[in-house]
Amino acid sequence: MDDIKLLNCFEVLANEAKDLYIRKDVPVIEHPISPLEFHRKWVSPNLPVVLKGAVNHWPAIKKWTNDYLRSAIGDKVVQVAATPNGYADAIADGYFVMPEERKMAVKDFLSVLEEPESLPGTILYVQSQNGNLSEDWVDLVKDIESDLPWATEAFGELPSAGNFWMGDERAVTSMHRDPFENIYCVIRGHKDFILHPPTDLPWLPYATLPAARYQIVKKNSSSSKFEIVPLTSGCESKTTVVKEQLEDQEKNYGKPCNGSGLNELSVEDNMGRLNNLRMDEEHSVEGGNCESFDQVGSSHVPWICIDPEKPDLMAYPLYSNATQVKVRVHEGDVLFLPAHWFHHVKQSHQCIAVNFWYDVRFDHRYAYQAFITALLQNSGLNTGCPPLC
Ligand SMILES: O=C(O)CCC(=O)C(=O)O
Repeated sequence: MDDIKLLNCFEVLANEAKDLYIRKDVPVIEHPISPLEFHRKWVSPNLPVVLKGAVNHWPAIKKWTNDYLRSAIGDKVVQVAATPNGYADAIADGYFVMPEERKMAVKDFLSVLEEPESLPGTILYVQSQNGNLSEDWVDLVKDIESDLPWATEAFGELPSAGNFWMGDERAVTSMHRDPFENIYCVIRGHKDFILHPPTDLPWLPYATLPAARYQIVKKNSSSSKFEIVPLTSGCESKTTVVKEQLEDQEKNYGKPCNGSGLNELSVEDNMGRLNNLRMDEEHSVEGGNCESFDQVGSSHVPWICIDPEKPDLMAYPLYSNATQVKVRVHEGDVLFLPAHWFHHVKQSHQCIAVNFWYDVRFDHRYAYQAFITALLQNSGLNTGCPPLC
């Protein structure tokens, strides 16, 4: 079948989805939800929903002021992503660039958030997505719950990971998707999500770019400057860490999926996996004998290359077929972000959130999505899109 005919088929898919069940907004449920209602109306049809006030009862909602965080865990050293522009894990200058991972005391992190001009040229965001709620931020878990009981009952198991998010209003999580059912709880401030349903995959362009990392080259009281360091030109310590992290990844998430015949790093749609590739700051990029990165997989990462806030429709006209679903999630509210929905995220300054990832069911929906992905890869339509994880 030629690409034009295939394109018509994908239009049918997207239009049927829009006509039948995709809304332009995310419904807000005001009452406590039962596991059965949650599963029947939202999980099973793979639809997002906001559950108003669903974590209002958490002590954290009132307790987690900066003063409290300082007194409870001020000296604790945590991992913080640092970038010059707020974009961690995003495309810049022809690379897929990961943030500099900085270890800093919570009290120092809070001081920078309160006075961003004290660290000019650097934007900080706690966004490790590696289950940091049970590591760096574990002392705060007593102020929340370690899962949402109605969600755990609906999914039939405990979450596989919990993450803590806090940062600067300039920090942006670029468009991606995850193979997890996501229960996203806002504790302070608000979060703005731009979503796309999985059926929009044909309209979301991917570019496959060399992986790199921001690295600070000059740090003084008046300015900091970052450079982009390609991972392929890395060093032994880097490669060793990546190997270790790939092993961890396998332990945590199972074997990384391989693109059929594609020699790409198997981190494509999966920020959780991707973040297992991040290097800790103590693993400096200086020195060491270089070992080829390709021994653990190519250093190229496929990533969505359109900015949903300023889409370049001249370059990517097919994006006009896509359906943006925007939602602001307020303090005390929970967003259910179903598996494989694309999302782009921003927040109010010093917003705090916690999310729980529940494992996805590999059912007929997964099989259809894998089929659509394979069709796109094998046609000339969206060849860069990675295999489904
Ligand atoms: O809050 C964010 O910045 C990103 C959230 C996200 O990507 C996720 O929960 O999967």
